[in-house]
Amino acid sequence: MPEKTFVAQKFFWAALAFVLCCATQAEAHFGMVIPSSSTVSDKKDAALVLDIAFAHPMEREGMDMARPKAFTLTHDGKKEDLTTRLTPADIMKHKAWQARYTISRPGVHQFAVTPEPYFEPAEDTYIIHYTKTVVAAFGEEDGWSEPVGLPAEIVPLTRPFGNYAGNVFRGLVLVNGKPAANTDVEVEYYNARGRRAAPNPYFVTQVVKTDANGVFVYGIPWDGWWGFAALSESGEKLDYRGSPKPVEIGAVLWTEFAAPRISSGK
Ligand SMILES: [Cu+2]
Repeated sequence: MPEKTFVAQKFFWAALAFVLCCATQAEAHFGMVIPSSSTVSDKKDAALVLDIAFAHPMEREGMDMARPKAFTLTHDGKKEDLTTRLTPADIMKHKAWQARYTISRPGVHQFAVTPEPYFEPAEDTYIIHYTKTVVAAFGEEDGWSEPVGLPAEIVPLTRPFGNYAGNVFRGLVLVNGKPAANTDVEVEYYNARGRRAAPNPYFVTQVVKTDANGVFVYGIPWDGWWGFAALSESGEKLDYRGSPKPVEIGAVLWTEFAAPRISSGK
């Protein structure tokens, strides 16, 4: 009899540990905006499709995302509202969004998403990830380090397109326009086709910190789309069913790193 109780207890703790482990494992949320192409040199790539989601990109776990508050394009210092172009989509088996935009002008196109606050019960907090990506077109590349003016934003210090896997990426984190020192930046690979596996949960999300000037550095280990989410706490509270909850603010940037191609040398 006591032995049976012992076994039952052991099973209970194992089950509890499993539940807790999975709960913590699914912590790193990322706002996502992934264009069909990060650079456009040919008219055939100019009709962009942009996938917009809120998810766990390395684990390929989606979450339902409410219709974003705003979706904008900044080009040549001018901001254009593309919010009405958002259409519902299914990404990682969850409610997400998609937008189409055909690039007709050369230069740097910065697409940015402002989501509705998302309440995360597991963390008892709201999450708002201001999320952007940069697409360069038709040979021009000026202005890629211009902020678009989001409340929280990563300003790239490495040109955010035309990069190889293995490059080092640097970014400046701005919160309300000021450098955010000593801030965690979570980094994840968008494991869209499930090609990569983490040896254990510690490897799912990579973490670096900004320095005293709000600058972070990360070396990209393999090719694909990589997301950087600089996290800070907004001083404000938002109401959730009658009680005030803290708000996590994320400045998120998605950028693509390509595998170098082998040429025949001819
Ligand atoms: Cu989640």
